[in-house]
Amino acid sequence: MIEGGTTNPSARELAILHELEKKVLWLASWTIHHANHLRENLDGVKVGGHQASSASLATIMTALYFHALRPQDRVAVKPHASPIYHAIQYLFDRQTRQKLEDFRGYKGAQSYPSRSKDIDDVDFSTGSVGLGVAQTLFSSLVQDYVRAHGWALERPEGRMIALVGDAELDEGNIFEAILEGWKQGLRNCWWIIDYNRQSLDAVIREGLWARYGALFQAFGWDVVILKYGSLLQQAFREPGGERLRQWIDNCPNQLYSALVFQGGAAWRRRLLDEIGGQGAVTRLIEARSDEELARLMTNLAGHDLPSLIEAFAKVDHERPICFVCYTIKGFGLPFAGHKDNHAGLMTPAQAESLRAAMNVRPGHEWDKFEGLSIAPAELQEFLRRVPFPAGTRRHQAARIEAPADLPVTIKPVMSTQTGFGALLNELGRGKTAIAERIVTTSPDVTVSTNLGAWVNRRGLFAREALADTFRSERIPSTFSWDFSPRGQHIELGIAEMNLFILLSALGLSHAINGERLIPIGTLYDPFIQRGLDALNYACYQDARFILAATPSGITLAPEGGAHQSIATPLIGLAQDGLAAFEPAFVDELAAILAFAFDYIQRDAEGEASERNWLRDETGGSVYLRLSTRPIEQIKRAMTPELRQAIVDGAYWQRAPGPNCQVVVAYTGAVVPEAIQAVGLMAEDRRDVGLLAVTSADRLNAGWTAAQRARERGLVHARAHIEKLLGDVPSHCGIVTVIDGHPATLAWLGAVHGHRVRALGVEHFGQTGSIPDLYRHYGIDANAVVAAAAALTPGRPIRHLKALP
Ligand SMILES: Cc1ncc(C[n+]2csc(CCOP(=O)(O)OP(=O)(O)O)c2C)c(N)n1
Ligand SMILES: [Mg+2]
Repeated sequence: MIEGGTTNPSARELAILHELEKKVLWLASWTIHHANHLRENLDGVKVGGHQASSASLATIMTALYFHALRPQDRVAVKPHASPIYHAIQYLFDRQTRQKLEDFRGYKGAQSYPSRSKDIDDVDFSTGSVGLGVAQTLFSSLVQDYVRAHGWALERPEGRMIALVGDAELDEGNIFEAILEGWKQGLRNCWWIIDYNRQSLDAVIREGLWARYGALFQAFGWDVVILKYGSLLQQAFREPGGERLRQWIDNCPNQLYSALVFQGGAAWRRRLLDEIGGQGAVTRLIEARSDEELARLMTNLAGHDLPSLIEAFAKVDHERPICFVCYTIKGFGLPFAGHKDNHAGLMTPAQAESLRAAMNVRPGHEWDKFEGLSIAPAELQEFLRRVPFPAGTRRHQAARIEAPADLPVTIKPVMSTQTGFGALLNELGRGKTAIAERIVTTSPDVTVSTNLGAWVNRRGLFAREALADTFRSERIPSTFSWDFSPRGQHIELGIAEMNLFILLSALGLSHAINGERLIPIGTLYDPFIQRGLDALNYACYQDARFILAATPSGITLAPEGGAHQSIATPLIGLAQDGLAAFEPAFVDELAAILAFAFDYIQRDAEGEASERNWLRDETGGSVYLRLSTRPIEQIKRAMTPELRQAIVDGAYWQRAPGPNCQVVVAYTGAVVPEAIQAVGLMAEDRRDVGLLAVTSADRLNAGWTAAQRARERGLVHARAHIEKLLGDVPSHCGIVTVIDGHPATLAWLGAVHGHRVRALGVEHFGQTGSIPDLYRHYGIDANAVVAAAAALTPGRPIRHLKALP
């Protein structure tokens, strides 16, 4: 049971909450107005959909943050309600006036609530609609995971709450998450839908609430429809009230919105026209002034504090709940209800009339209690006692010791994917601290990405134990599929969005639950693109995880174009917060994985500085692009220098000699072709160098970092790649080769001005054998030799065959 079920506020407390509701709306509106009309240097860029969209949630957020929430609760706030969020935190003294004045400006309060960029305790970032919503669901599962493993039990369970724009529910990832939540026995999750029946462009379809209701109920959620505020409920009890209710229920969304916009006189005209002939209801309408009538007709439950407080307080169970709260977009503002109001801004004159209505004197716009009818001391005292901001909300967790060396038996011929499975199998065998904290997850590709052995050892996670029937029936099977609360693998349905959002939730457990997890997710490399926005989202929130993507490239040859990944090395290069590696050998992978265990735990404090542009101090997540191709392994000792070079991104597998004309730089599974090409050239090109690139991403980032550092006066800064290529004569050509987009390595020539021919894959693949496809796309040994011949003058290379 959740601790901290809310009590009903006293009349006085309710009066204070009403004042705060007004204040929050004012501060948010002023923040937006200030950013648009009063601040200088805005380049004419106006605020987008914040004003009307924020107003829609002002009451709900007042009820939550000043009353219903407890410190252990975590909230994802609808992107455009960011000004309301910041205003509330400002009242809690957790946001500064300066940041509000700089809203959307340089280092000001963020346009969309941001965990990593805002200073005011944002639980979950939002912005790409739908993702923050799903994050609450997966965070709730992670909370269950942590507690089932016996951790964080001394702390109360929190509710994971999303404030959801109604149009957010158009995003498919929401439905993927709901289905997965049902499978996993979701608890303690509230989705509060801001049912303003408007999106960005338009007014939404009629009757959507009923579809939502049926849908959520089908997946085991409670559905609470909050439609009428307390004024309307009272009016319905008056003679004629029932007729008024019927009229409202039948009123199309568009018309309701239009009348909201037009105001009291329009309501009166329309109501009298349509139901006025009926005695009692006419009296009900006529008993109210225009202003009172408008107030009544816009008194939807989402703008009615008592209704909201009561609904939240009533919850006495842990089942997931969807609240559908009727609201009005732009409530309390001049463009309330207008269908074009998404980007609506107050004119200076409208801002003045809002100021007057709020009793705010010019020059006192930012004063916290300006214009309120309750004494500041009492308000301040109330705020001091609000439970939500009082407790620890952002936890810290100690680092888990990561071993420098990961044991693994390297067979003479092995793929990196098999190596990955073997490394995890070894980890699963032991009782190390790191192994206890590892949690693996995969969207239905656990076995095919080689996690099977690990799962056999550590079991699948479920809150309730479920034995593998095949095992109990003694039917031989390679994999045991036992679920228990102690299991360490979370099996997901096939939805890569869910994988990334779960990784995002697991990867924030240290901050959310105060318990560190080491999440490892596996998927097929091409399907990174299916979940890419969620991956980006996870990185933006600074969640920490390891991603093993396999198989990759055209190397999975017979699978054909549908499963081949071309762009992922570039994603690895470009994605902030994600260090990408593509090892060729299993000993490299072991070194990288050991590094990853440490890297993902490094302190996120602070931004990347000139010194740590590479994020070596701040850490991040790790992406391993692995392959199914068995490769002959090199027998060698892993020296500290080699280990460091692998982590930094490259090493000489064969250093170029003094007369070198050509260097071959390769990444990943094409290593046999690169080695072969060097052999084929040996008689005709002297001292050929072979550069193993284990991380184009870190190599590139290190190079950028060193250049930036030098430009800023750190004259001795040298990047790893600058050192590696430093002795390569300038007339030398570099042939790069990767099973992926050639641009991944093409930049190597820019480091010291060497000519480059970059080989890789640019078009959707064929089916075929590896030799077929490597030949077809020009990443086989002959293609490397041909590129080298074209790049470097000299005698013909005798082993070169004609290209296809
Ligand atoms: C993935 C994604 N697509 C598009 C947008 C642009 N966008 C921002 S808000 C919005 C509509 C929001 O409507 P709703 O969720 O109902 O919120 P309201 O404005 O009514 O408060 C859109 C399309 C976005 N932020 N994210
Ligand atoms: Mg909406």
